Amino acid sequence: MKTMTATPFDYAFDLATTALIVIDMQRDFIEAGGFGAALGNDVTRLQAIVPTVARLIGGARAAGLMVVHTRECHRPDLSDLPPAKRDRGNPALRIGDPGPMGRLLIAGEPGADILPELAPAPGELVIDKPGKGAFYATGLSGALQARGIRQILFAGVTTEVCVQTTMREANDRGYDCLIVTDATESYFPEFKAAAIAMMTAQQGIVGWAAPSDAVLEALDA
Ligand code: C5J
Repeated sequence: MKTMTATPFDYAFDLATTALIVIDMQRDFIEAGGFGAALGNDVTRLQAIVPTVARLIGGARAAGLMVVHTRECHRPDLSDLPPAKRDRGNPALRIGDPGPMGRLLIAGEPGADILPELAPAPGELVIDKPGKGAFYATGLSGALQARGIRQILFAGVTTEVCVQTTMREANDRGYDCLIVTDATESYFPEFKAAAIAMMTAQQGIVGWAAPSDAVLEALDA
């Protein structure tokens, strides 16, 4: 087992049983003209973490970790998009409507793609998910079990929505979860801080948190 300094206390992990899950680093959330911008958000906050996420993915690959990427997106016929989800947001620009990067949050459209600088390597698992959590209605659980994964490192966007939801799902499934604090971001800095504080409070009620430097140092040690 390796150990890294983390909040609220040291995090123990084994390279053979640890996965890095990178949540929704998609053009639709991070570039102008996408779904996140259609909701009125400032996407530049999210753009700022891209080099850190790239460094983290590089370190995980070099250490031999399982690397998983997720994309929040829906089928072109919208059959996996509940009206409750479609009807919220900007009524003039909803999921499935055409935008500058194709139909918003639709699988196969340019906006649903992962940023080219964070593109999955051949053989890495890519999970398309219709919900905020990556375990809901996907094959993630089976894929992690098949690899014997027991610890999960989390990066991606947005901290308090898809990252937090997935980390909570994973915690309930028995994984030791750690969020990499500078490899995740929110459109709302106060929500990011609150999400990390909530998850690590009460002796790590949902999991641990550590910055990428600590994670990369531990992976390399
Ligand atoms: C949102 C996500 N914020 N990936 N999705 O709708 O966090």
